[in-house]
Amino acid sequence: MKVALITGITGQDGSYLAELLLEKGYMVHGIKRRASLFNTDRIDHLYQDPHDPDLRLKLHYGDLTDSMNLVRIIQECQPDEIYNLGAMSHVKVSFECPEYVGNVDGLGTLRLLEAVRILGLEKKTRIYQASTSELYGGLPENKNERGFYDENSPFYPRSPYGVAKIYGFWITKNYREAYDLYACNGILFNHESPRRGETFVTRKITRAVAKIALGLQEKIFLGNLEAQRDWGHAKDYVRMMWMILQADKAEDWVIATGVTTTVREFVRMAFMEVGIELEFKGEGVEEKAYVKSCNNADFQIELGREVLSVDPTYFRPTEVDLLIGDPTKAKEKLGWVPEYDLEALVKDMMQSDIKLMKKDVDLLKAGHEILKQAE
Ligand code: NDP
Ligand code: GDR
Repeated sequence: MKVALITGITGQDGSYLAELLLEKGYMVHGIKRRASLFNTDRIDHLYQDPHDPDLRLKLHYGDLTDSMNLVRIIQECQPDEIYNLGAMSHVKVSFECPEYVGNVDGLGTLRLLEAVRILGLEKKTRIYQASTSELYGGLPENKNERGFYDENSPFYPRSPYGVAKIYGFWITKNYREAYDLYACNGILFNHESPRRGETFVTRKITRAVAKIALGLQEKIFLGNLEAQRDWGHAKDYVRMMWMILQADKAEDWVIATGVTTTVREFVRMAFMEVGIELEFKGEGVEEKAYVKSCNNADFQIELGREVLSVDPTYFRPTEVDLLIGDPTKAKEKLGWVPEYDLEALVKDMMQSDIKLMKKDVDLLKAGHEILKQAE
């Protein structure tokens, strides 16, 4: 039985990847952080009693800032594959805790690679490093001749998160070259899902749209509506993580859809999914959106009502304006075919959040308090 270790197993990608590897027959180990509240919501459906003789999912307490802990866990599980998905992954938050992000997202990668080396597992263990399109920084002049970012495009990170991840990228490449480790970077563009953290823009939007449609929230406040992102579905992207580690040769790979869309358009699509058409008026911080029409009898919403305002609090000190990736190499060499396009992604997220928020409506009706609004 193949053995995998996932850091960040409690996150969006970690949960989908754990599902995929269990389906493929792996023994899956995951590192979770000790928290004062339960933090395993996304993987609770995979939980197995540790006394189960056929146990195939085991969680270990740990942290990417703790070298000894990483050495001990890796020694115990002797993994064939390590997926380093653990990170403080929020770009805006990284401006508020830059040192911590450097420690976890940058040095954490080194700690993991070095643990594999210390334990003499260079020939056994393959390593996937969760690199990111944030490395490119969105500079227009760095796109390839076809207008995309690819494996050869120069990097120019624009946040403490991006800078920490660039260390992770290069140390992974360096360990591959220096010690002949099978270590790969997946340079993944934004990927979302119903399990996306509530403060990333897509999930913030789909949750808010569901709440607005159900009468639980007045309006949504967002930052830069002009930003453009290449959004795919996390399920498609974790499949690629696995495929990357099955390739004959360790290399770095761009995973993206090749389509870019503004935050404004994502808002429009999410509202359309519940039958609400919007009209955007004004510019910059003055921009607002109003209900133009509603063709869904389930949702009572007045025409002309303001449902979106811009709040500069959500602007970043330095922004990545536009990202669009070129997945040609992954498609041609690894045969990757994504199942979701943007429309299918929005539908999946909206359907899930409508279902979730309907539970809030029931709770309210029964006199209970409802979930906090995500910022
Ligand atoms: P999430 O934020 O959903 O998950 C991050 C995971 O890392 C969580 O399990 C979190 O634990 C864990 N973690 C945070 N800090 C530490 C730490 N100090 N030690 C150990 N684990 C820690 O991110 P995603 O699932 O979306 O992303 C997975 C990886 O891919 C991340 O590295 C991210 O930077 C990268 N990435 C993501 C992209 C995307 O669009 N989603 C695109 C490109 C790269 P806890 O649950 O306790 O907070
Ligand atoms: P990003 O994702 O920074 O691309 O990083 P996020 O969803 O946070 O932002 C995308 C774009 O939307 C703009 N935006 C807002 N963002 C948030 N979070 N909240 C808002 O209210 C808002 N309004 C506008 C942002 O300015 C930005 O331009 C994600 C993370 O998953 C990283 O870990 C990963 O590496 C990259 O994707 C690829």
